[in-house]
Amino acid sequence: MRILVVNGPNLNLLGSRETSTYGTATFDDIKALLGQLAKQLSAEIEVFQSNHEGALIDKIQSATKDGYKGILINPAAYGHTSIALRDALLATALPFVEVHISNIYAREEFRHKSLLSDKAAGVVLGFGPKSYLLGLRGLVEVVRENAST
Ligand code: CA2
Repeated sequence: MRILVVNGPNLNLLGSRETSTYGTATFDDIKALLGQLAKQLSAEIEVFQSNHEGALIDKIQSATKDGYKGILINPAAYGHTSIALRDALLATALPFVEVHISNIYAREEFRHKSLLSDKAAGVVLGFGPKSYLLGLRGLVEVVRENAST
């Protein structure tokens, strides 16, 4: 089973700044943890990050043709603003799980709104980098359930 992990803007900076909000794990650390878990779950992942809205959308648009069965996404700030990202996810019709490292509801009000959550198969937030791992477990279950029904 192939899962695409999509990461939005500034997540490449993880571990270098704002460590009180996002922790000290780097983006590469999270990638390594996800790779280990994927192996345990017998899933194959590709981890993609871009600071550009269009690049994220292009990647999501190709997901079905590239053989992915689900999308794990930390949209970063685009989750609060991008109708285009929402539309791209809906157009794939693949199940997606939204993750956030921080608890967006405990932060500034402009972060309380997600344009993706109501269409997500699940949302995991506030567990630090573990949000990704919990999200991957949930998504793999959803894809397996869908395949068996
Ligand atoms: O908590 C999350 O995972 C977020 O998606 C992270 C985004 C933020 O805009 C969302 O509201 C919540 C920020 C991405 C990371 O930004 C960094 C900026 C500086 C240093 C490290 C990371």
